[in-house]
Amino acid sequence: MRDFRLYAITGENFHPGRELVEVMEQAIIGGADIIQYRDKTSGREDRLRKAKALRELTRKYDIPFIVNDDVDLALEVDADGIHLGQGDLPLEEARRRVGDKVIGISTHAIEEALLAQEQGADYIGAGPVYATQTKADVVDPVGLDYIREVSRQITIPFVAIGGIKLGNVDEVIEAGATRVCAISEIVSSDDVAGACRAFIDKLEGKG
Ligand code: 3NM
Repeated sequence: MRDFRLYAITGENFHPGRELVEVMEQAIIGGADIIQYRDKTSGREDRLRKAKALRELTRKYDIPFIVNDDVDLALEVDADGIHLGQGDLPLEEARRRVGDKVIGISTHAIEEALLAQEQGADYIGAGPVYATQTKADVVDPVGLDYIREVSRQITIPFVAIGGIKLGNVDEVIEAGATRVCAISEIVSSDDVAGACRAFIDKLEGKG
């Protein structure tokens, strides 16, 4: 898959009154180079409409578009890939359905990471590094030790996620992450593009 540094995931409840596509466009303008549509509340029609709009946006900027959890939706809007949690569709079944599209897997322990890699995941999420209110059913924080472990043992791309803020991302990078993912720190910002630029600067060692 095409490599990336800053992974922005949608979180509409963090920006009431602001349009989903506008917020995500600001993220892209600021340097987010992969976008995921994650939405646990909207109904089918809304999800389809939003996913189509984000597909159009990411085509305009030529960056990968990933859909969380919903393989049917990913196929329907011709997303570039799908992101699955541990409780979602098994990777092998997802692979049969999406062919050579990108498959990302959330992992919270090294055994999960090694299994995802062995089963052919294109990338993994590693987290939650810190406590987060954003994901309802998430496991306890795995901390920086997990990032160190993954960076030593995993050869496919991994992205650190969970409670990552501009104020703590330096230590995540220090632990070995070269790609980070954030929801609330990006989409709740008054200056979404600026927040992304600041993340990119840190990833590039300039911040
Ligand atoms: N997945 P925020 S943590 C969607 O650890 C998600 O797999 C996680 O949101 C995982 O940047 C998380 O606001 C929430 O903490 C990330």
